[in-house]
Amino acid sequence: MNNTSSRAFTLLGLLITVAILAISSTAVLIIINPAEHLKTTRDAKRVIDIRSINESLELYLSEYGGAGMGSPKTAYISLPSDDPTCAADYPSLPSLPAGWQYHCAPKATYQKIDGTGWIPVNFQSITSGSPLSHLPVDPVNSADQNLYYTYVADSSWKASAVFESKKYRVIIGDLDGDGDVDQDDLNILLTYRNQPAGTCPKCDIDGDGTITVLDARKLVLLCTRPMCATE
Ligand SMILES: [Ca+2]
Ligand SMILES: [Ca+2]
Ligand SMILES: [Ca+2]
Repeated sequence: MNNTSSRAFTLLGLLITVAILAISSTAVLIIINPAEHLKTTRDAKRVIDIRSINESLELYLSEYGGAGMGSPKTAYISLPSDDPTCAADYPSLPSLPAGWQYHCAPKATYQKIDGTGWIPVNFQSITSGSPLSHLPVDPVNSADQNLYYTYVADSSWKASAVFESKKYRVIIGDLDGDGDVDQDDLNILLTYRNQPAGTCPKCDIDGDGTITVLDARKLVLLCTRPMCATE
């Protein structure tokens, strides 16, 4: 073996070693916390699903202007049930505000895009064609774990998901990021009072672009302990 080829061989060996190390360190990370890794993977799917649902809703809305988007004061959920009120299959869903009700689509049609699915919008009637071939559902889709998608068509329409990984879970109102909402978070918000949302994006809880006393009031309602007590 001459010098050049032995150097090339050494370099190749080094590259292979680096590659193996890179692969095994990723593998180690996954092995260390496989549950959290799976949660993050599922959350990534949720983000993609909810984005594609909302984009499809936008397309439908631009053509039909709010007609056929569903009934007000109804939480349409991605759990299938032949009981439209969901109660027969899921008796322990979290209680809704007064006057609101859940709606479930039948097991046979809950992923259909023709208006019989869990979102009661007929995406097939979009002139340019439906961007969705079927309605996505939560990767877990379980009432017991509180993991399912929700669609609400009240004053505005909105599909949402519940996240389960540390990476995606952000508690609204937790401005100091310590996992709760309390007086400390309120004090932070008040220092930004009457300033544009850009100065503290998480402080603009109602999303109207300005941090006001209304955001403070909303934060108080989100407090994790009575009287916004700190711990
Ligand atoms: Ca906090
Ligand atoms: Ca705290
Ligand atoms: Ca605001």
